[in-house]
Amino acid sequence: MPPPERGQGPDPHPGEEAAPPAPPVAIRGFLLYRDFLLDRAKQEAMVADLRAVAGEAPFLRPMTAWGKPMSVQMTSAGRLGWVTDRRGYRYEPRHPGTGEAWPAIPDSILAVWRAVSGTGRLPDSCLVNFYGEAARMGLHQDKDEGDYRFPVVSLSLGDEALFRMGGTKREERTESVWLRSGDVVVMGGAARLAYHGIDRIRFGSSTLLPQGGRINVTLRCVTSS
Ligand code: MD3
Ligand code: FE
Repeated sequence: MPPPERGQGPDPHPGEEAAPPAPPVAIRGFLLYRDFLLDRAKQEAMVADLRAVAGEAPFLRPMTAWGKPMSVQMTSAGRLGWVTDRRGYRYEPRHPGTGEAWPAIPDSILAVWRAVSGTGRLPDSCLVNFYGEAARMGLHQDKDEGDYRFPVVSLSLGDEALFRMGGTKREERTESVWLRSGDVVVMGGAARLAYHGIDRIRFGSSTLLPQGGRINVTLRCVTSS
């Protein structure tokens, strides 16, 4: 019998002992679980689940507050999805293009939340971000949710991304780390309101998405009950 693999994440194969995920690395108050999803087939299954989400709720390029579309494309699953228009950023129960309720959060994604969030509560919202070659996300705080007691859990799939993390004030020193496919980040406590962003991706660094690019999934509790 080979030794159990580390970092294979939640949902072990039947009869197999769940290998405990490798302990996380703490960076500026957030927890980085490197290679939490080591299994390529699981990553592919998640991508398929997220493609199904995007089939029902097509990706959008949200407008920034200053009237330029974001370079990142977004859609959502769950009870509430993050949307933006001239009225600003907020969570809504329907896709602004189709008028339909957001699709359910895939079980493959919820399993990650159950494994690392440290709460019995389930997330209200699953934001799916797609980064093409030139996409980036400026330094920002996530402050559109009603409850900051619960962590935000993020999962990276596809190309590597340079993630920058600061403090709760924009002026504070930042630290950067390359996130790779299968990495999971948990932002709780003080880190929940820290400034963060994606400076760039290494387009083509992963073969998970045949056309290249990166998917980031964030799970959040939006309402306070
Ligand atoms: C730190 N997404 O969707 S995920 C976002 O890779 C967002 O697409 C980035 O920032 C991405 O809002 C970063 C990591 C992340 C997510 C939420 C956070 C870091 C966070 C909330 C608070 C602090
Ligand atoms: Fe964010």
